Amino acid sequence: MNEYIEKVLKEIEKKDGSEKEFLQAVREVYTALEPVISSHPELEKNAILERMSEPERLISFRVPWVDDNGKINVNRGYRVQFSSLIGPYKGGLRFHPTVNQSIIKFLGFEQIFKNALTGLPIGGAKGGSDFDPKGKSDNEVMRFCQSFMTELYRHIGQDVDVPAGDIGVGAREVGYLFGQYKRIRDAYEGGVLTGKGLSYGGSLVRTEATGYGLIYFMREMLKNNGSNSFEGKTVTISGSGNVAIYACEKALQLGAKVVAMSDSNGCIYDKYGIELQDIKTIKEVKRGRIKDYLNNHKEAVYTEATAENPFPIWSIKTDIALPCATQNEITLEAAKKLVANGVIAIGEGANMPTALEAIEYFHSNGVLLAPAKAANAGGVATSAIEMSQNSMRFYYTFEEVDKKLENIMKNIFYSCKESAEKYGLKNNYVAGANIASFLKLSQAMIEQGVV
Ligand code: NDP
Ligand code: 2IT
Repeated sequence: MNEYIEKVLKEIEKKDGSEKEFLQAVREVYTALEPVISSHPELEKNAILERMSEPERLISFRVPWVDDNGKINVNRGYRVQFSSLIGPYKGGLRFHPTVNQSIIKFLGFEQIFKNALTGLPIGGAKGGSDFDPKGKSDNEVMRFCQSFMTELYRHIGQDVDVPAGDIGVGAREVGYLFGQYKRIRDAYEGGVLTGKGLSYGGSLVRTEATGYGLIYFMREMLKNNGSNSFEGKTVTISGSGNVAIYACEKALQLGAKVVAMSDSNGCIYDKYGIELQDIKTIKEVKRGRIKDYLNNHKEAVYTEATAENPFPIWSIKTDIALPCATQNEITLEAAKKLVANGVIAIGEGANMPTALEAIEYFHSNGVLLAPAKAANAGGVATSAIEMSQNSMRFYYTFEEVDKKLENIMKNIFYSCKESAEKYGLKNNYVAGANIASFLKLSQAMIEQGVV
């Protein structure tokens, strides 16, 4: 490995060794930069790698809230404002019991590069809490969100830092967060959050954007590799949240047969093809479990997730696998099963869903891999389009936003492809995405001086 990269990775390991997800994300990006770093000595002189992996600011705070039984609960809130190089800090909020500093830093680090790939003026950030919205009443979620925003508001703003959703944060949570921000600020600053409801400043297509964008990217990737897009392909999709549902919707529109989806309890397999409307009712309306699908589909099969096998979905035979749940869900073992079953392409809807060894295994077995920071960038890109509509005090139609999203995803695909090919790494879109975004960011860093 290049000496400079090795030195920086060692330093980060020494400082942040316990943050394993953060280290993994940095390692993936920096090792992919080998050919760039070797041919650009000015990068080391300007300490680009050291600066890129050190957040501009990391905030952690107490979030006290009262549950429906009158008991006082305390959670921890975070916001990592990683990089404002090319625009206001931008990135989602995750509410999930596993959230910790390492998870927030890995997500914030990824977001810098993803946002650069969109071609839009947005910096990188992420935040969230170890609060678990599952099983909480609407009023409990509202009180938590209000308490969270009562601290967060002082750090954000439409030209400063613009949060949005991620796992456990959807339209309901964004609504409560926005209401509290507006109340504290006593002003309508629409662009301070994205993923807002359509009645108070949200953008059409933002709900669908990450899933649709993933499929637009995949379509381009498949077409460029001699395959006829999604028509007639079997697809499995992990998760059944925002990203999974709209990836499924667009894949179905393009003629795919989606046979399996999941949640953290297990996965369903329907050999006749999953009926998406039923999943939407279970998940978006009833906030239920994926197992409930069997109530109306006796032919479907349910496999429980276990501690040893948390993602049984990857044992199912498929042409295309779309991990749309969480980080590290495709282990090397899962990758081996997918390859043995003849998978041709992986599309990362989730952030960092594929372990490093699994990525290598896919590449060495000729499986196409659409990397998260490129393939799921449609969500944040549409957030940026929401911000621009808020600034203009104007709305685009569904078709207008969808067309912009489609173009952005195509541009991202070609920028990954060209960057990979320029450095002799044909079909390695992981390297392509890392190189394309890094070159843009490092140029901005050098031009802005030592800040
Ligand atoms: P949601 O909360 O809407 O859905 C998450 C889904 O993944 C649920 O089905 C959930 O199951 C499952 N899941 C979450 N954590 C785990 C886990 N540890 N083990 C097993 N299953 C799990 O989130 P999103 O759909 O918004 O996010 C999914 C992924 O996509 C995340 O990695 C997120 O970072 C990424 N992403 C999201 C974007 C967005 O715009 N929303 C944009 C780009 C990326 P259960 O309900 O049982 O917990
Ligand atoms: O990971 C992501 O890109 C998101 N959760 C969306 C972020 C955003 O600001 O829309």
